[in-house]
Amino acid sequence: MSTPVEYQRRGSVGVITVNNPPVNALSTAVRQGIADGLARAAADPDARAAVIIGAGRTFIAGADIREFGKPLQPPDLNEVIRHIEQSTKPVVAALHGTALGGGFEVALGCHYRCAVPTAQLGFPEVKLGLLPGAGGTQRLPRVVGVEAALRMITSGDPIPAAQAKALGLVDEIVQGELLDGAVAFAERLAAEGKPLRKISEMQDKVGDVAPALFDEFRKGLGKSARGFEAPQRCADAVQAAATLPFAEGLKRERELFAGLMQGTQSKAQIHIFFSEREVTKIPDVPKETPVKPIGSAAVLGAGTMGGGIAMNFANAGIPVRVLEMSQEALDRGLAVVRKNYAATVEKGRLSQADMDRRMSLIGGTLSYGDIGSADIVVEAVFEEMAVKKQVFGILEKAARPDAILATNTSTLDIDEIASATSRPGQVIGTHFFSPANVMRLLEIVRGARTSKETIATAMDLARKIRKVGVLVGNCDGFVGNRMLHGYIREAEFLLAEGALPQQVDRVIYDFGLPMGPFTMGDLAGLDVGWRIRKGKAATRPTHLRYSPIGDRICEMGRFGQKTGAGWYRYEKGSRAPIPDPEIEALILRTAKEQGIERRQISDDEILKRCMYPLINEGARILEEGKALRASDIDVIYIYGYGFPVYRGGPMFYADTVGLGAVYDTICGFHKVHGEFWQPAPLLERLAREGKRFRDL
Ligand code: 3H9
Repeated sequence: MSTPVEYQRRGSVGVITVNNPPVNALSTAVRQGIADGLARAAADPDARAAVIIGAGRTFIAGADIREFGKPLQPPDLNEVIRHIEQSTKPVVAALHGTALGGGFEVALGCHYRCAVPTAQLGFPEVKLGLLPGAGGTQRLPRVVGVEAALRMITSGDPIPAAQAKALGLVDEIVQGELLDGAVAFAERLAAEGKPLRKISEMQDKVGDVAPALFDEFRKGLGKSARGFEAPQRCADAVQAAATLPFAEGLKRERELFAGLMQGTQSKAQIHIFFSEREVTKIPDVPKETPVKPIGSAAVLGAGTMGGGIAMNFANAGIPVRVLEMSQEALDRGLAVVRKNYAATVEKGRLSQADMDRRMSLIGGTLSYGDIGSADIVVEAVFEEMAVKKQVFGILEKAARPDAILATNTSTLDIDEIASATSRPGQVIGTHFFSPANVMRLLEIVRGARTSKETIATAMDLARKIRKVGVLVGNCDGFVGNRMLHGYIREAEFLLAEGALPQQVDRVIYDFGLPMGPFTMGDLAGLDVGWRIRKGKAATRPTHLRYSPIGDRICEMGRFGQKTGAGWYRYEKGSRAPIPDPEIEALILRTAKEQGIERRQISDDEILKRCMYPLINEGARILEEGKALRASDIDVIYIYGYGFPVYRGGPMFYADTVGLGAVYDTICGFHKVHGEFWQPAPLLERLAREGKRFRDL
């Protein structure tokens, strides 16, 4: 059996190679292997120095996350790193790919580091709800100073080799072959008798730091990382580096790490890490399924969605043609795209040259004749079945015979749209979320006859345009919006029963979403939903409760922020919602009309009334197979709806509450509020069996 770590001598240098694909994670065997390799280098009379290097595409990308939550097997990573640092022969880390987390900690335990120019170094632990737990929070500030360390550790973002060199983290950049360069560097160190640099003994960068710096930093994190525990604890650990001797600081780091590891937030964030990778796996569309290359695209419609979608293609270097019905609409749409890019340039997040390059990839046209060469056509026209079918009918002739025909519908039946063409295998839903150039989620909607190749191509395209593509089934509202219906419905019912928009919004905001349902409605605009509700009014079951408040607000001409008033009112030019007595009066009037006696409603009830419909509907969606996995639903809510990642998405959240408790509460609501709260059979079964959605 091949071992994940090998020892070989090259000249006078003992080379310890970690070979644990795909990312050389520090499994128990790897930790043991490094310890053994060090022992061999120490005992090897012909080795004057040692190099630690990764085989394959990367250096060590961190601890083995799959081992988390299981009993820790020796050797402890801290122990291994202590051995490295205590080695009497110089040890050099040779970095390529990503030296992350525990991998970066191993590198910091070495006396010197060299790297290829493309290497990245960082501590992503915070993104898993953790902190660097093998000395990273104690060693990094000793090299780069407290402020830079705080920034790196609390952001989790890696830095490139050149920046690491400037910060003193990397001693030499290797231009040629890494192993050759690292061995030569190590030989030189040994020949010159360079002193062994032990970061744990360096004190000058952490000696004299004002406590106020940490307080300020933590305050900032309270805003930028609201609700997250790990960034605060990262700051605590770095503060320990500045206030305690190394050994004690290490102990403090260990305690803080263990505290986070036991908490729910790290479990939720690790769940999302794996879920994001899981979404790409579709049981009946294997990895080998052929993918059509997408070298050019067309977008139909230059409205807000169309423009945003076109930007995605241009950002990924794919030329895109935007089609509109009139020159005026086209000019208006492209001007908005230009304005969006210019705003990013102004914020310093995009260079003018990049903006120009991207704009040059976006062309406009008024003629279907100009989109005939596109590999994919994404339709983002008016949300009405007749219009969509007409467009797909035209595409039958206008689009290339093998082009993917995608629709950005958010509500309509993909199969009916596909029926307007003779190539339903090439028809697929690509449901972007607004603003389409910003939101990471892409619901990829599979129709009854969508081909596997079309699905594989859409999933691959999602990755290329840096979206998180999640495959969902064809149903009203697909997955995300279908679940949202119950959330919005209950939020509105709560108003007549005794709550006010600002109370509901506060509860949801405190739970961790960026905003509550009423602020969200005002931001998105209330008129679209109103139009849809009016369209469905004739077929609405009359025995079911209905809240007319949203309709009445629209009848008052209040469509949200864009009209200066909606559920709230807004000062001119401001987006800050101001509670409006007129709305309160409307709510009271409606409650009276509906014979509802208003009562004091607790925050706890508001949270459950709003969150549990998501869970109940999510369970139905799973049962119907409209989502492949509960974790796919979680990914949809994290990337499309701003659900707090530290709660792991609605289905994971339900697991943490306990499905028995969720089910009992839903049954209670069912008794009081009726039919809408009929518990989903899957939820009932899992609750009865004491299982979790994760166990499915
Ligand atoms: C830590 O280090 C704690 C220490 O401070 C203290 C300890 C005491 N473990 O992302 P990809 C799997 S915490 C186990 O698609 P890419 C991944 O699930 C850790 N598995 O590749 C996937 O599996 P599958 C700190 C891991 O090239 C496969 O590898 N480190 C790990 O797009 C390929 O992954 C991190 O947080 C892991 N650590 O990106 C780094 N990492 O094929 C986390 C990956 O079955 N990793 N896998 O779906 C990453 O950020 C990216 O994977 C990386 C490569 C950038 C490395």
